[in-house]
Amino acid sequence: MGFDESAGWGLIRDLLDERQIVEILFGCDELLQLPEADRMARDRPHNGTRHLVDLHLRLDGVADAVQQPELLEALETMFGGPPQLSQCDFRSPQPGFGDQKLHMDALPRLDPTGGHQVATMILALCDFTGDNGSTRLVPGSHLRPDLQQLGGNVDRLDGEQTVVCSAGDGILFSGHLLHSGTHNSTTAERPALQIVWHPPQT
Ligand SMILES: O=C(O)CCC(=O)C(=O)O
Repeated sequence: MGFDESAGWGLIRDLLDERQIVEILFGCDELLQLPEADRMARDRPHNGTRHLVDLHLRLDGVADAVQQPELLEALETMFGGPPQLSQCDFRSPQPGFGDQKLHMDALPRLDPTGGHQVATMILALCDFTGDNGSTRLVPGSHLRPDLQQLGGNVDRLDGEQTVVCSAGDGILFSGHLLHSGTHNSTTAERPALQIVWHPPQT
């Protein structure tokens, strides 16, 4: 299923194969082991979650992943023009971490028929099993200013859905959709790429 305008999200399957995932994880591991002086300032761990920023500029495999035609086509449909990449990070909640409040990546959209100001994709680098910190979403909330005003302050909402998917799949959603990471209750970390785009500049 590609991006679904009424749900506000969609799963793009098989954006990465096993070899590409291993290469990206290996590259991230190397970057995480760099001495402090060679890291980028925002590479720091936060809330039990490891982060690396600007990976499209640091790892060839990630630069290729964000150029895939199926993905660009979905983003062009969302924005009505070519997407502008604005963030491409590694995000890996460790066991026992990952909980977030439901939030949005854009300002509330007062006019539900207005365009998307942001699109986000969580690109799974491991299977998302439902209990390992999988992304959760509230389908349709991008059309609900009343729900969007709760963003950042709410722990759960009726209708929320935790996405179960395979390593290599991309969860693409409107920046106006309520979503969050969830608690990783397994013994392994949950690596993913967190990628954000804006509409073409006018
Ligand atoms: O990693 C995830 O599943 C979601 C992360 C997220 O929404 C965020 O960090 O803002």
